[in-house]
Amino acid sequence: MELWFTERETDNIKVQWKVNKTLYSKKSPFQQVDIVEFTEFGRALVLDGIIQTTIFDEFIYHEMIAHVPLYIHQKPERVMVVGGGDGGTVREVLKHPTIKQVDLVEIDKEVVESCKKYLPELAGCLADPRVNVYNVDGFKFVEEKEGYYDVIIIDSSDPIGPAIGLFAKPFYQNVYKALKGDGLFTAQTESPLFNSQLIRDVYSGIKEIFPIYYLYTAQVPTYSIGPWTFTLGSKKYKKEDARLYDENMKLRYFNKEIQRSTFDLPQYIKELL
Ligand code: SPM
Repeated sequence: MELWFTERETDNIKVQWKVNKTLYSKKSPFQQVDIVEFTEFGRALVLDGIIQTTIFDEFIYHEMIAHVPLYIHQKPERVMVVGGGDGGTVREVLKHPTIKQVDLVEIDKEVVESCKKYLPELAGCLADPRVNVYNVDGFKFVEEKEGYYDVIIIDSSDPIGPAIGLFAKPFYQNVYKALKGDGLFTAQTESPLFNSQLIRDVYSGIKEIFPIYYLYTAQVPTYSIGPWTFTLGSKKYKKEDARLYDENMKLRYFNKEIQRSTFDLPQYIKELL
C-alpha cells in the first residue's frame, strides 16, 4: 500500500509526497520527530509534520543561510547557530578557514541524535572539535551572552511550536547584545508569498535594532511554492564589504554570480518591506 505524506501550506493548499520508507519516528518532549525517505528528494527530516530539510536540495538553503553572512564578516571566528539541529548549517560554517568555535543551540536532542544516525551527510560535522552542541532553549542561551559572537545564524523551524519566540523583537535585541561590535546575523524568515506579514514584522523589528539590514531570497523547492527569505542584520559591515567568494570552497549553489546578486529583490518583495 502506498503511504502519502501531506504537508499543509495554507488552509487551501496541501502538498503531497509519497513516502518510500519511514526510517525513524519518535515523539520528543518538544515535537514529533520523523525521518522519512522520498523518491526524488531522498531522506528528509520532518518535525511536527513539516519538512525541514531533504538530502536533494538542502545545499541551497544551508549555503545561503551560512555563506552570505560569513563572507560579509571580515574574519568570522566564533559563530552560534540557533536551531539547525540537523547540522547542515554548521557543516557550511566549518568550511570557512577562520572558524575557531561553533556553538549549535538546538533545543531538541532527539533532532540532533536522529540526524547523526540517518542524515550523516549533514550531522556528521557535529563531531568536529570546534563544535559545541547545547540542547537548551535558544532564546535563553542568547539572552545570557554579551559581545561574544562574530556571526549568529538562526536556522529555525516555522514560527509555531518551539521556534515561535525566535521571530520576535525581544529575541533580536538579545542577538544584538550577544554579537561583538562588528557582528552580524542572519535568520530564515519564511515565504514572501504566504508569510508576508511575518516578514514585514520581522524586518521592521530588525530595522529598529540594527543599523544595517537586508533581506535576500533563494529558491528552495522543498519549502514552498516560490522563493524563501532570509533577513540579515549587521552592526558594522555592509553588503559592499563582503569578501569575494573563494572558488576553492567548491559550493554547489553559492558562487561569485550568486554573491553579486544576493540582495537583488523582485519588485513585489521590495514593496512588501
Ligand atoms: N537546517 C534546516 C532547518 C530548516 N529551517 C527552515 C524550515 C522551514 C520549513 N518550513 C517550510 C514550510 C513551507 N511548506
